[in-house]
Amino acid sequence: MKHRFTSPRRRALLLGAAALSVAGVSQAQSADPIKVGVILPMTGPSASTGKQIDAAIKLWMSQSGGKVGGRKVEVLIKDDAGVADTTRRLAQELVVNEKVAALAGFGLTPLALASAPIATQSKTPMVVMAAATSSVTEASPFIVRTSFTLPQASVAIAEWAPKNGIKRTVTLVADYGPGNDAERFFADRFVLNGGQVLEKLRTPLRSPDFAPVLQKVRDAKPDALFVFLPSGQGAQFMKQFGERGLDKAGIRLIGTGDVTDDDQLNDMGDVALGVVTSHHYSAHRNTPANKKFVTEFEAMNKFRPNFMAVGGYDGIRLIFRGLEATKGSGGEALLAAMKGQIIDSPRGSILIDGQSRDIVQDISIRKVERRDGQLWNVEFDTIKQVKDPGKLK
Ligand code: VNL
Repeated sequence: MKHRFTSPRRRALLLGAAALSVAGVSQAQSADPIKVGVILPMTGPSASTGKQIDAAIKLWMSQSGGKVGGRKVEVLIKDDAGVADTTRRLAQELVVNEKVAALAGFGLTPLALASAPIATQSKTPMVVMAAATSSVTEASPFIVRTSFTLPQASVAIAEWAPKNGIKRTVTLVADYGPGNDAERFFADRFVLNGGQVLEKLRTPLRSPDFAPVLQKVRDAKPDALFVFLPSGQGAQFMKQFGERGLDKAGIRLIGTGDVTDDDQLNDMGDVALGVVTSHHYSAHRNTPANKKFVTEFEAMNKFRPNFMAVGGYDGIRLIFRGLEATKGSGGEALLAAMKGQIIDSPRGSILIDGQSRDIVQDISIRKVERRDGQLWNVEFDTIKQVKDPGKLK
């Protein structure tokens, strides 16, 4: 041992120096920025999700001044390109090297699931701003969610459809977690309400080709096609739906609002008119809080915010709220501080349920209409404060 021959006097000196340097470090630390690590698909097929969430976080940073209790918050944005192994590696680096107070982002379910064990092992809160499979929050006790769940969004349209002349449907979903949830929760509720599901079709998450499934839908001649596709795939799907003449064949289109996503809706053209979906956010919502959000978001970014932007905006606000309560500490204290928070979101009031750590929010039924030359999801009915039905299985 090195200090075997250290005299008592020298030892006292050394201890004193150590104590000083500890004090010095902790002082430097409280002046250091609080770091938040955000992992998003900024490139690759889900890049629009990254772009929307990144823009919303930047808006909040400028609105809030980017400080908590006088201390700077530094948001580190990392691009995982939608690849789960990369998400996991980035989460690890942010926790170990950057010592982030919280992880956030997670554009797709597999990306959130890949990072969950790191949140658990390092006791780092993980705010899921996009991924929407019901079970995501069960992958780690450190996960809280500010996006939505597919069961939450799918049940409302399964209630609406049979009351509005739709008795026979075909379902079409992306073949992974949220698609499975959407298919199951839509079909179960629709059948319970006296409807019939003729066929359940799926397309791969990566590079889907909609032509063969749309031909099957045409042949089955349902009253309506129910669809869930992740944000970013709606425009291509809608184009093929129109090109194959399904709308002209009298097959209505219903779904969760991911398919008439505000990021792409305005460029979809007439084929989108009349499509009815259920979802937690429409940029068209006419409330003061939403008008302010959309105006400031568009002024800063030059594009319309979608539901991903709102998940990101509320997620970063939730982290700020939590950090205010913990005076900048992360870990279990931050997690506890985020549970049970109520936030006045552009989408209305949201609650982070203290038990499930999942979001409770209003779900609206909307129809695509042209207003002042632009396409919008115009809300016409709202179900208040919906808990994730996926947790009641
Ligand atoms: C997910 C769910 C992704 C809904 C989405 O867009 C979406 C997911 C990228 O959980 O992977 O619209």
